[in-house]
Amino acid sequence: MEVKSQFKTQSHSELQKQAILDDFRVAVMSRHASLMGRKEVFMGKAKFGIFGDGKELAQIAMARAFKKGDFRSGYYRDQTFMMALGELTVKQYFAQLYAHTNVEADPASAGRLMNGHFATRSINEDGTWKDLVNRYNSAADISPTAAQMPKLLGLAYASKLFRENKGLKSLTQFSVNGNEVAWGTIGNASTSEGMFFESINAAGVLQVPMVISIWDDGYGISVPQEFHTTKGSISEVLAGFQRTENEKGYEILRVKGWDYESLNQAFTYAGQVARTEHVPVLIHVEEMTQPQGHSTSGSHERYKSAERLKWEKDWDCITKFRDYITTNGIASADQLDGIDAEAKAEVKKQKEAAWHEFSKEIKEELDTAVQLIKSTAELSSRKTILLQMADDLKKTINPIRKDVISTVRKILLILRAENESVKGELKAWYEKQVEKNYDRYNSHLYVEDAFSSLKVKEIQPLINEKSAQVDGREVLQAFFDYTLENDPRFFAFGEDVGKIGDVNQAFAGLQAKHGEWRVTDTGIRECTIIGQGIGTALRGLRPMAEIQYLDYLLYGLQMLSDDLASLHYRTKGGQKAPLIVRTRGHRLEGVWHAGSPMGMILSSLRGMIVAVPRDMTQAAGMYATLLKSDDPAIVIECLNGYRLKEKMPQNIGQYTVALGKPEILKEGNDITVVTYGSMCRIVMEAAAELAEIGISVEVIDVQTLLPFDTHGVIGDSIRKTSRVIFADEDVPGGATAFMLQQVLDHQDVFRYLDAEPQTLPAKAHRPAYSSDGDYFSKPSVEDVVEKVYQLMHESNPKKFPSI
Ligand SMILES: Cc1ncc(C[n+]2csc(CCOP(=O)(O)OP(=O)(O)O)c2C)c(N)n1
Ligand SMILES: [Mg+2]
Repeated sequence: MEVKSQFKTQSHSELQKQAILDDFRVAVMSRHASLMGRKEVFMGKAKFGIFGDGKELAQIAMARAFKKGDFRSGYYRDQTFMMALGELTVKQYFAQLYAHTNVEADPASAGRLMNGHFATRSINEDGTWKDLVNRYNSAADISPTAAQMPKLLGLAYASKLFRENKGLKSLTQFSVNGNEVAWGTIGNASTSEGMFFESINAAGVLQVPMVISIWDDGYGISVPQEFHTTKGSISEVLAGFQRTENEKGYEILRVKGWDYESLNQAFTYAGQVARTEHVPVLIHVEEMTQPQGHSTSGSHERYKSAERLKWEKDWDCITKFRDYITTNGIASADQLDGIDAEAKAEVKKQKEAAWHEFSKEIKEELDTAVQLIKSTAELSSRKTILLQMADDLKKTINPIRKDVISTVRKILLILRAENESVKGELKAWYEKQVEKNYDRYNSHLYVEDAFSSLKVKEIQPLINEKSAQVDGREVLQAFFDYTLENDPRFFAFGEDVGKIGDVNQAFAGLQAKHGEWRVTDTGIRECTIIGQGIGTALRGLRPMAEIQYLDYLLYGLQMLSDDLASLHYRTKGGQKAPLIVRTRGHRLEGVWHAGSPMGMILSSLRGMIVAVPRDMTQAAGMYATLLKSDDPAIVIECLNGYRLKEKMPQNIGQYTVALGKPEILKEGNDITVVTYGSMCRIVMEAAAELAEIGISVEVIDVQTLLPFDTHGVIGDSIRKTSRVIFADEDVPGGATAFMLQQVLDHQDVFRYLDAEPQTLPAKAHRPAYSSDGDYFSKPSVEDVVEKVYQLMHESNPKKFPSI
């Protein structure tokens, strides 16, 4: 539907006029911030800039329709929206441009993200949730184009759950009957991404209150529309999604980015439809411009024609807004000039205040360092060079922290032979800075407050002779049943999770018992399954997103890596999404069923817990731990463990497994073999064979790869046995290399080793199919036996002659 102004000649009340002039003020304020922002970059005061100029008017309309409790998931053009809501001051805007590391200065990211990455803070200092229904909320932006879409789906889906799942009614801090709308924004070119289409389809299927606005400026950096979109129009392409009288779907609106009244109508209507009916709405905002081009990295004169540039000038939304205001007699051109001049002066003032606060902190550090270097110089035999370095440091133009710290470190190296009475003070100051800089640049990768998963008290499973022998999957089933009963926030979803209770039946019967909103089937769409999990977790729920097989995690990996794993870090603890990703792997057979790309996970998911339970008793205990805390996690169950017999713990649902604490499965004296998951059984079998030939193997199950052995269990074992092998079924250089590095770097074992530390991974290729393929691709019992034997042979060839 094309939304066009219908009230051009309408007269406005005083109140309306005031509101329109307020909008004008916000628009020009935002514009001046963009214009000055670019200059700051060119003056060398900031590294890079990307701005929201040319997109102001639509965002003001969106802000009008946005209510408390609503969520935004958007991208780097949305400064005007955030300003219009009152969630971003001009000073904060510039603080982020400069990368000011104070949370108060840049509440979105504490200087950790480049400018234009918006976020509100959902979490209090002590880790508790704020009252999200009484606030305007913005999920924390990320840079990859269209990656805001999957979590947008989840943010909207949460409203669906809050409305439909009666068990959630008491969670008044997070929702009022699911009335909250999730508002998304995306650039025209970014709609070419797969995750845009996947998210759009899923939102249509789920009928969630999601309003997605496409800011269409005809370009994606230098590439014009014709290279991006079939028929050149995303709303035309998506026309088939339009709902009809008989079929559910979308409401699709088209509106011009310079048409003030139509924008207001479109956004108001969209908000109403989404909020009341839970129908997704797509607003295609066309004819937007980029007055300053894409970003500070280039100039658009290089790729836009003179006609296009002229068109962009003529159709600039603020120019058009001025025309609208004057032709409707709302204000005179002079009045508007006055507002504009005031806004410009205000932006300049705020910008200068932001720069002053940002640079003052660093200048103070620099001055202290210079003083300390000078006083150290007086006591030192290297006086001349130190004074010279102090002088050079003092002269730095626009100094950054690196200038200060790298000078001090160089000086401490120069002073290596001098005693503490000379360098003690400088060193002590430097060490204080190390702590402060850790907090500024490195903290909050994981939850650090009372909700840390490492702080959950360990409770042992109660198992005795009377405990029933059941299939592994039944242990999980009992756990999920208990948790569904006891935690209304918990729900599980994924492909085949609902009706049949997952492909291995750990949820069998639980949908029938607890309802479709608790145990739910989804389409085949790993990327948005993850997004659905992230978005719902951001709104206070406890989702368990299932990825059917570990190898298919790749489809969702980007969201996990770029968004979830970095969320707590990039907001410096301002947001968290305690999503649990459940999947199954290990000892699968086949090229796309390897079940073991752990190195891939370890490298890309720092910020998440990576748990690798060897059986379902351990898995249930890990889930219990995770649900009592707020770190996001991936748990990889053993595919071949669902039908193996385990004893049903009597306290299922209540016992917990300590994360980061390996378990010694078998004690031994000659050699330590460290492994996890399904390889535990293979190594145990090998250890039994080796015992028969006089080799005593200590077998350790690491249980979690992230965190990794925070108790030093492996180091203690190596100090006893003096030999170690790290075994798993990942590729060479994958998780075995990771485990070796962790132990060498953190557990002081090198001097206790009598033999080279070894790894025993799978082959470099993915596993060939079937049991023989598995045998010849992944470590077998014989491989473990021979590898251990070889090490023993090297240390005592007489006792252990070569095979
Ligand atoms: C996955 C990914 N690929 C490439 C980029 C680099 N990039 C940043 S913005 C952009 C163009 C986006 O254009 P559009 O979606 O139209 O938004 P606009 O900047 O025009 O508002 C590109 C290619 C990126 N950030 N992420
Ligand atoms: Mg664009």
